[in-house]
Amino acid sequence: MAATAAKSGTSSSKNSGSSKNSGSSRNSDGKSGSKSGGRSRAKSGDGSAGAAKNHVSDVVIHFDAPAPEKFSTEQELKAYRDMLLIRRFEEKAGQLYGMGFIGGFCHLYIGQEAVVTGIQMAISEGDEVITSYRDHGHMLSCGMDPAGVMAELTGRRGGYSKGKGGSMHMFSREKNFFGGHGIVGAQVPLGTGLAFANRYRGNDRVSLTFFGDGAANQGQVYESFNMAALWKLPVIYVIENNRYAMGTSVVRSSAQTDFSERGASFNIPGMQVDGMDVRAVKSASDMAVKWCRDGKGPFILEMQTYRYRGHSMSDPAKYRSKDEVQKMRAEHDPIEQVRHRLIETKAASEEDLKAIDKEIREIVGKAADFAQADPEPDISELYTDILR
Ligand SMILES: Cc1ncc(C[n+]2csc(CCOP(=O)(O)OP(=O)(O)O)c2C)c(N)n1
Ligand SMILES: [Mg+2]
Repeated sequence: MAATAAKSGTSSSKNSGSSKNSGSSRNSDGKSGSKSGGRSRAKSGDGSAGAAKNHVSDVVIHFDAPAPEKFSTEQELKAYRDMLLIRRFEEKAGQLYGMGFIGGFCHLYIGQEAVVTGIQMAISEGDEVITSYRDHGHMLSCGMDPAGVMAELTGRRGGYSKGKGGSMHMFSREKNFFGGHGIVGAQVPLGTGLAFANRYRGNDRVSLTFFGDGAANQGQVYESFNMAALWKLPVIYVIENNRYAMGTSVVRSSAQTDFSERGASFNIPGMQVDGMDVRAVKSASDMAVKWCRDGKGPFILEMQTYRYRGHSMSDPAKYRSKDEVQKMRAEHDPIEQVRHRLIETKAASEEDLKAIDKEIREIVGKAADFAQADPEPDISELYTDILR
């Protein structure tokens, strides 16, 4: 990891490896100029301009992502298994939705699996996670029971919210998962509050507060940034930049499309990360977690990622081309990357990976069976778990 110091600071060269690897040429419609957001940009070798861009007083606010660490075979297999569980779970949820078993909204995480998986590999027990409505992957990654999550999607009594919350509203105190929030950006002050509580109690827990590129334009995000920086709260703001907020691409909605710089006004450092590469996510998260545990305050990780499916199950995704999606799937799929490495290095055989796939399909199949067979909540449940 390298802090972009005054002399080396150039925005255009920043994190080029990550952008190249992820295929995340952010502004695919050719409006890359919007990245500068009207601020003067440092040119390569222009030390003084670099200083102006990358520093607020003497505080470094931009870090280049560290080179992705090499995973051991054990780590590769864990990442493969964990990401595959999310993928297969989401595929099954999509099927059940199509069959009418799931009502209301359902936002799938397919394509973004490396983000939660890499972060979970970097955090410790006791650290807390809070996110938006695109939350099934986060729950599975926290170790929540797939059957309990699926049963919540189908509105059954064995679901995590007794069938009364649905896809966007599930929690687990045991696993330190704080939801599941349907209001865009609402989880950001809550995640900041979790960090405040940890700081107040003097423990070393970190709050992982996830939100999207669209949510990053919400006012409450910046109120939270201010407090987090002021009180040096141990919170990592993970901006999952999947390039779209519903049907609106980041270049159409955001004046500053480099989300790692969104904390600049508050002296919060940030980093852009190839969110399609689980190793890159893990390495960047290690650094951010250490930053927080060392008492240095908040950190922003912009995860450059992509969702393959529409915004929710009811979105035909006509605002982007099939080619764009196909290209990401073919060239940057997070699961395929690990699979490829495992096979290439002979760390695992096709048979080994097939056996893992079979095992995962069984777990997901059982979860789906339970979610269809479990009864709906009793009518008396209408009067419980409510504020009076
Ligand atoms: C306060 C608020 N405004 C608008 C909406 C409607 N809405 C739901 S999701 C969404 C887009 C958010 O996009 P992003 O933050 O990029 O997350 P992603 O869906 O890509 O994961 C919007 C506008 C909402 N739920 N809450
Ligand atoms: Mg988005």
